[in-house]
Amino acid sequence: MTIGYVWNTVYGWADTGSGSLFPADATTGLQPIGHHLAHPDTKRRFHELVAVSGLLDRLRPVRAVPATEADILRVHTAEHLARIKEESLLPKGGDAGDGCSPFGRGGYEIAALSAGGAIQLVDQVVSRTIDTGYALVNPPGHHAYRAGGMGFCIFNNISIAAAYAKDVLGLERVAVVDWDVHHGNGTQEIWYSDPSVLTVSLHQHLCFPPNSGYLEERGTGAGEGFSINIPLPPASGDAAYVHAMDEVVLPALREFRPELILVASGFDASIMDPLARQMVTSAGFARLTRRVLDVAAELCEGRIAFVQEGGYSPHYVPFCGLAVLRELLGDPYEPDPYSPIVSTQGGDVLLDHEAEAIQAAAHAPAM
Ligand code: 6DK
Ligand code: ZN
Repeated sequence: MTIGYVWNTVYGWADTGSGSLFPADATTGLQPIGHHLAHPDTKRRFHELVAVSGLLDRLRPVRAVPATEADILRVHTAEHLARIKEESLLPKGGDAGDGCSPFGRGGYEIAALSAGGAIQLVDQVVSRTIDTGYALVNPPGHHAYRAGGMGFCIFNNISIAAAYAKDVLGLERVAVVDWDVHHGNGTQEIWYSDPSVLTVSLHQHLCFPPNSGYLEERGTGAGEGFSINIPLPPASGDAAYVHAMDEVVLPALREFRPELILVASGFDASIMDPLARQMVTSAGFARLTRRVLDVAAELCEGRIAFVQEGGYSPHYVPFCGLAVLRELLGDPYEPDPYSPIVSTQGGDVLLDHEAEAIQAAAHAPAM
């Protein structure tokens, strides 16, 4: 098995400014802080653990090359691209679109390299240069919609890769499974009326964005039934996420019969994340990974690629990421230094209200 891996030092240079979540503002008491919640150090630490653990030696490096303007324009409006390029030239950079997604000077180049990392990975998975792989890209992408960015996302990396798979590589059906804890609203919007891309988002209901990811959002026109949302209650853990995978995600994939599966892999549903209130452990991420790998083997000759989204615990994200990579390599799950604490918090028991939320998603009308 050849497992591809994308990382570029420049991903760790994304400048998230001196605020913590909103821009620092002395008039409202928002003090400057060394590390924004989305500071790229969390992802750099993931990469460093991949290297130090020895896994890196067993992965095939896939070189990120910047997405071209044509690549970006398959998904985004010319106005959005132009504005990002313009603000990227300002001495202090700009904002992706919502006022709390800052980027520094040269942020365009990093964002294009992030999207380009996803494209290169998908290219090699589809051409069978690699069997599967993980793109540890930054900045993330799944909140970026056609005409703008939001939630730390400048360009929608996974959609740009899906559009490349369709338009350049000629695939007819691509599925996106998004286990980032936040709703994949940008990806959903981009493909909302398009039946060739199935989007499935598991998320903590209404965590972010404030008003999307409802069960009732199912696509429109020809795309009706091809957007699937699984809004989960707070405190959902390994048991709920695995149950949602088994009861909703895998059946939907079997019905859709994708030629390629893309996983929007955030680690902010983890029990140690500061931006959400879920309880997934590294063992849970390993189980989710095993399931999507198996369904890819069943449905599309194993064609599956993982693209990094969020994850804000600099302590725990590296171990969640390692657990996913170990599954890709076929290694058995191994407990990590946090396992004794995180495995005893109750997140591996499926509660009735979680099962009910998942059943509601399973019974939403089929595509
Ligand atoms: N902001 C992501 O992990 C990004 O999905 C998450 C962005 C969360 C923003 C934090 C937040 C608000 C809430 C309400 C009103 C305004 C702003 F894209 C990924 F990085 F993957 O709750
Ligand atoms: Zn997220």
